[in-house]
Amino acid sequence: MEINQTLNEYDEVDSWAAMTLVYKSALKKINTKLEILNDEFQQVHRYNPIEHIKSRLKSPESIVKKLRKNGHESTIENMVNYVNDIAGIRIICSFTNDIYRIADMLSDQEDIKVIEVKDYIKNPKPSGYKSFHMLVTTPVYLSDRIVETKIEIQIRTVAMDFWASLEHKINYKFEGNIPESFKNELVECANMVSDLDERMLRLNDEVQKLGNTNLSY
Ligand code: 0O2
Repeated sequence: MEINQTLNEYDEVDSWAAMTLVYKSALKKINTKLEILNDEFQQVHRYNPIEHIKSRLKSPESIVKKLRKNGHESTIENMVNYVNDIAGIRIICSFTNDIYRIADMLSDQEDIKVIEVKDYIKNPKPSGYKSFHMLVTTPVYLSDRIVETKIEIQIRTVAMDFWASLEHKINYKFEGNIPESFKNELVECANMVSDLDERMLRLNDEVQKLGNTNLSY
């Protein structure tokens, strides 16, 4: 079996069905890895770093829209080469330090290759958006070949996710042109989210230091 064939060799992936099968399989693989890490954490530290996980395949309409926006034709080859988030996983944590812990645990795994990291927690977007993004590839084992497959992983706290989902809805409602007053309000809310995340982390650390084993989550 040929090793490390990439999905970029588009002639190997001649249909939408074949392409989605590979991306779906990659999502299953990363989801299982995350469940294992979470279960192990629960057993060893009596604590779940992951609140919940959402995964999705980008819709064909969104893929085509993204390609068009960037001036590419809608071919399978272009989808694989230019759309990095066809397969996406969002990991929601309680605390900001969990985000980096999970990112490290994933990137340390031998069959996960980190291609790019965007840390919008350390460097928030002007909108106020905060989240940690990792573009990775992982091999998917098919009957006759191994396909390196891209997945976009977004890791954020519950509070960051709350903000991002409301901002996304507002952005959709105004078709990308959010009025200035709402924009300012969103930036203020984003600052409150950062403040809340910091305080909750500090509070949790203080409680943990008490060393009372009955205080497991
Ligand atoms: P959807 O519908 O969520 O999939 P790239 O994906 O690399 O081509 P970009 O913008 O350079 O494009 O990547 P980036 O900054 O890592 O953002 C990718 C995804 O992060 C977006 O996917 C959103 O899900 C999320 N995101 C980025 N910025 C914001 C923001 O200001 N507000 C909110 N709510 N989400 C954001 P898509 O494809 O844009 O949309």
